[in-house]
Amino acid sequence: MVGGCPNGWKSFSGHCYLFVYKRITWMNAGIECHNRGGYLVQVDNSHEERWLTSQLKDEVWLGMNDTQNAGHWRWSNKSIVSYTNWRYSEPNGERSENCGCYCKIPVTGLVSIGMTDLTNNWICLPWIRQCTFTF
Ligand SMILES: [Ca+2]
Repeated sequence: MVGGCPNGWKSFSGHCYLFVYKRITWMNAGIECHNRGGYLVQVDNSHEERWLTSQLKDEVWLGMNDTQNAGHWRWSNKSIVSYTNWRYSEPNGERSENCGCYCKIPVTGLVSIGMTDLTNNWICLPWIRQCTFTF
């Protein structure tokens, strides 16, 4: 245990994060998170964003998506996305881009992308998950 987190997880401000560098689809990343008792990462403020992006070794999926209603972003736990720092010209793609990611390194903000855009070279398929521990 490090900072209240299981081995291999990183601790920041009361949350535990597991960074997994394995390229899979957004849907499968969500399933893998779920199977391990977690969910795709949620980023609530600039403080958390700065820390997370400083740790990144590659592009990653985030939990944010607007699959239910284009332009209305939700986290994978269904909560409304209240903090967004979109990269210049993002979000774009309208209905064809339903996921948010940190998929241009170095990260200068969120990028919207299609969840099945597997032919894009720069697609973000590694994923992070987050879970909250009670201390
Ligand atoms: Ca985009």
